[in-house]
Amino acid sequence: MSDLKVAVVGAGLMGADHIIRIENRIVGATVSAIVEPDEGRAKAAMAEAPGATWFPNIEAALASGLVEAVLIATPGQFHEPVLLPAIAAGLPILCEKPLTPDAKSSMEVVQAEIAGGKQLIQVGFMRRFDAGYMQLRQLIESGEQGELLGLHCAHRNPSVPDSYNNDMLVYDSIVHEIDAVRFLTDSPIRSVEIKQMKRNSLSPEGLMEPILALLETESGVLATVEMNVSVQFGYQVKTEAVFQKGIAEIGRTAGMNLFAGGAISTAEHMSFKTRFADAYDSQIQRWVKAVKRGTIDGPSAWDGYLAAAAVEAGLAALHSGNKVVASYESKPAFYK
Ligand code: ISE
Repeated sequence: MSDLKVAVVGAGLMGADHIIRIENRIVGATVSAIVEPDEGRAKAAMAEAPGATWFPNIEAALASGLVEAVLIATPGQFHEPVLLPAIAAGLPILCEKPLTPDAKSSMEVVQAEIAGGKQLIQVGFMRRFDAGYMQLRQLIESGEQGELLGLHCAHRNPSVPDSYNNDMLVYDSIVHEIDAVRFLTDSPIRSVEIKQMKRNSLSPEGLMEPILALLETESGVLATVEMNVSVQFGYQVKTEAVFQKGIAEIGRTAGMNLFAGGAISTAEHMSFKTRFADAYDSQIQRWVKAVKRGTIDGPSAWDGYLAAAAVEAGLAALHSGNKVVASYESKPAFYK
């Protein structure tokens, strides 16, 4: 079977990483098009994918006949204008998280997909492909340690780009825990409450963080989330699960222990690109295989909508300081 011709939309941090991944590690796919309005970025990306053609917008790429599938890696607020024409063209899509930043636009995307009559969209919640998260989900499902009582999640970034704002703490970052907690517990988020921790004076001006979010699932599990984007020392995503009979921990960085200078040290990740490299590889490889079978293999547009609706509750909680209950449309038969 010939290689799947993928258009990568957005050649920023994540898009560039996916281009390198598809060209070097993924079997059965090639980057045939790079959609990027910024010429400098496009040129840098083309150097990694010599067979690709550069297009300044999605419409031109779709009209070229060079595209069989679309990978959207622009920031969340730019997803919908790419999703809608790609759906109209009937092409399979892997859309980086969040599907869109709010529930209304996510629902519009869901409705466009339903109108097209075929599930085309997979959302890039890559943590579902991480070995630790998959193992923890199995442990919870098995009931081996008794019932799951609660989760403690820590989501720490060394720093964030200048474009990062306060609301992104929820729609760009905690959105991962919103999906992961649902994935682990198999239950939607019922409510969100957010408290400010003591502000880190090293945080960029205007950012009020770290914050502590309390996610409650419909099944009654409470998850605490420390969202902290100015920790300086590294990139850390850890979860501790509290069961009736035991505790499970995932996400502790492993690797070489260095005993030197009177200390023991292990290198910490500095970016999600390395922390989740294996998860991204597995996500994209499984997506490529699924596309060839005419299906998806991962979170759907409906999962993207549910996350967006919980994010909306999270933003209201962040702005008001109150506990906010999420509200969801009922699940269309199309996704059952
Ligand atoms: C970024 O967009 C990601 O998706 C990372 O996984 C997350 O750790 C970071 O906070 C986000 O800004």
